[in-house]
Amino acid sequence: MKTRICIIGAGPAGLMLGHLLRSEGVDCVVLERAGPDYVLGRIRAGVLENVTVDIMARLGLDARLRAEGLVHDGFNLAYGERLIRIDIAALTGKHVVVYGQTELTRDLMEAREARGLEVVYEAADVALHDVGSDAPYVTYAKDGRMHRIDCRFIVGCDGFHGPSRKAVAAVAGQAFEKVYPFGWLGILADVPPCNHELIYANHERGFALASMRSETRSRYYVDVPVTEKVEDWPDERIWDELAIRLGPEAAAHIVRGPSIEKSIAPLRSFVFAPMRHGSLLLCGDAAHIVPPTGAKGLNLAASDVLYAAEALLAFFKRGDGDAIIGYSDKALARVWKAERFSWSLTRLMHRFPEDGPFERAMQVAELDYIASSRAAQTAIAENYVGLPV
Ligand code: RFL
Ligand code: PHB
Repeated sequence: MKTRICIIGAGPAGLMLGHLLRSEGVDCVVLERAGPDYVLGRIRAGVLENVTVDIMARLGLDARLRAEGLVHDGFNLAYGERLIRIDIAALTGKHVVVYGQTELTRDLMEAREARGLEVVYEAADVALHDVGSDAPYVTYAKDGRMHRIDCRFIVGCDGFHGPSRKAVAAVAGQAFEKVYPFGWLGILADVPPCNHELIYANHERGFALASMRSETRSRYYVDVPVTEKVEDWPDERIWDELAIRLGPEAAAHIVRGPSIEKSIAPLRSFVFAPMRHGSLLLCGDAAHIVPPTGAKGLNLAASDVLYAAEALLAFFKRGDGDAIIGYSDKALARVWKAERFSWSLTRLMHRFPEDGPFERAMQVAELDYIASSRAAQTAIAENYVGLPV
C-alpha cells in the first residue's frame, strides 16, 4: 500500500493529526497496535488548554466538548490550613476546559468514517524502515500476514513505549530524563466533586488532587511510593487518605462511592531531542513526558500535532519543506517550557523522600510568596492556561 503519511498510534495525537490532514485532503493511514476499546479504556487527562479545544473546533468536532466540557476560571493550591486560589480568568483573560481525554478520543474516533480517516486497529509488530531517507516504509502484521506501507513521511504518535522514538534513538538524538520516587494513584467514581474547581494539595502525608469529569463524576489522586500496588489500596483507604490530605473544608464535601477505575501512574519528566530525524517526526508522548501535575501532556501533544500538520501541509500543498526542517525546534521551544512548569509544580506540591527541613521550608516560603504576590500567581496562571502556540 502507498500513502503520503503513515501515522503510528491512534491515541489523541495520532487521531488529531490524521483528521487535520484529511480535512485538507492529504492522504494518510493510522496504524494502532491495540483495539478501539483499549484506547477508550484508558483514563488519563482531564484539563484542556485552548490549543486542544481549538483543534477540535477547527475540525468541527467540538459540539460535545462545548456542550459537556466544564469551563474553569481558576484552580486552588492547598497547604496546611491555607488555600491559594489562582484566578486564571482574571490573571490571563483565558480559561481551561475540563473534558476527559476518553471523551475527546471518542469524538475523534466516531468521526473516522464520515471524514474518511483510515485507522488500522490491532496492527502488530509495527516496524519503521529507512526513516533517514525520502522513501521510508512501515511494516506490520495483521490477520496472519505481513503488510507494507510506503510513504513520504512517518509521524510517530505511539506514546512513550512505542517503536518510533526507538527508531531514531538507534542512530541519533538525546534523551533527557528525571524519574520521580512516587506515582499517582487515581480513582474515578460516579459521585459529585467535592469542589467546583480543582484542588492540588501539599499535605505532610503527601500530595492529593481533587479533579472531576462532570458534575456527577469525580477524579481524585493521591501520590504513593512507586513500589505500591493498586491492590494495597481498597477504595475506603483512598477516600480516608483524600479526606486527610485535601484538608477539612474539602473533606466535608467529599462524597464517597465505589471506584469505576483505579490505577497507579509513575511520574516522569522526559524529552527526546531532536523531534525529527529525516522523514520521521515525533509527536506527543512519543517524544516527551511530563509529570501530570501541570496537566500538560495531552495539550503538548496537541501543539506538536498542530506544528506537524502545518509543516506537512506546507510540504504537500506548496512544496515548501522549511517547516519540516524547523518542526523540531518549534515544538521543543514549547515542550521545554511545559517541562519546566510541570517539574516546578511537582517540586512545590509533593513531599520528596530525600527532602529535609530546609527543602520543606523552601516549599512553605514559596507557597507563602505565591499567596501574597499577584505577579507569582500570574506566572502560574499563564503557564497553567497554556503558553502561546
Ligand atoms: P498515547 O495516548 O499514549 O497514545 C499512543 C497510542 O499509540 C499506540 N501504540 C502503538 N501503535 C502501533 N504500534 C505500536 N507498537 C504502538 N505502541 C503504542 C498506543 O496503543 C496508543 O493508542 O499518546 P499521545 O497520543 O501522544 O497522547 C498523550 C496523552 O495521552 C498524555 O500526554 C496525557 O494523558 C497526559 N496526562 C494529562 N495531560 C493533559 O494535558 N492534562 C491532564 O490533565 C493530564 N492528566 C495525564 C493525566 C496522564 C496520566 N497518566 C496515566 C500518565 C493524568 C494521568 C494520570
Ligand atoms: C485529571 O482530571 O485527570 C487531572 C487534572 C489535572 C491534572 C492532572 C490530571 O493536573
